[in-house]
Amino acid sequence: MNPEPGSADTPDGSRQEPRLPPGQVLTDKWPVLHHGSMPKVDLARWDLRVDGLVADPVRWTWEEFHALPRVQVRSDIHCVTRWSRYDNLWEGVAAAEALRRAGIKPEARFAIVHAEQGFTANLPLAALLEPDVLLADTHDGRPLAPEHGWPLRLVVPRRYFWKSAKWVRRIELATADRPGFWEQNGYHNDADPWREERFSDW
Ligand SMILES: Nc1nc2c(c(=O)[nH]1)N[C@H]1C(S)=C(S)[C@@H](COP(=O)(O)O)O[C@H]1N2
Ligand SMILES: [Mo]
Repeated sequence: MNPEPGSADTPDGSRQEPRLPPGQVLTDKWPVLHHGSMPKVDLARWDLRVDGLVADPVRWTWEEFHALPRVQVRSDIHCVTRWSRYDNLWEGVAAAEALRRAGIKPEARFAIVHAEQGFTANLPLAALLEPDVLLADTHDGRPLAPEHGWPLRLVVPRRYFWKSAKWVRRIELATADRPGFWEQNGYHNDADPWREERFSDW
């Protein structure tokens, strides 16, 4: 534990001061949090789809997905349950790269990210296109652990971690926003940790 606020270089080169968002506590551990049971995933049957408001809906097998250009991003995790974990090294495919290959239609404004067992998370399309948003399969140089989303999870560093869907299988683009699982269960639709958008006010 090192509770000293440091500084982070954001991907656009600007500096975020302080580095720890309000109401968060720094930890070195990586807690496991999700609703329901952990899915059993068979890689031979696994696929990732991008559909909805795209020109060419795509479906990648695990092998095909691994042939896409890969990037590494170092980013901080901020969980709404108040823990933050700095300097996570993620590797995978930029969400923007995956979406670009499907051809984003101009009328697309929102994304619904679908995971195993019906879990969903919603984001503005623009948030998903940020260069630090990854479809990640490795963390700190190792394959993702099953409980952290293996084989593939979304990582959205600028939102609370519940938007970072584990065991992701499909990204659907739409004109209208559609609240996801946690967003329907009391969490804030926008989830910006710097504004402490933790819970919705209804
Ligand atoms: N598929 C799925 N992904 C999910 C969740 C879930 O319930 N199902 N919970 C979210 C929540 S609330 C958090 S805090 C993070 C936790 O990720 P971790 O277990 O890797 O720390 O996963 C997010 N992704
Ligand atoms: Mo969470």
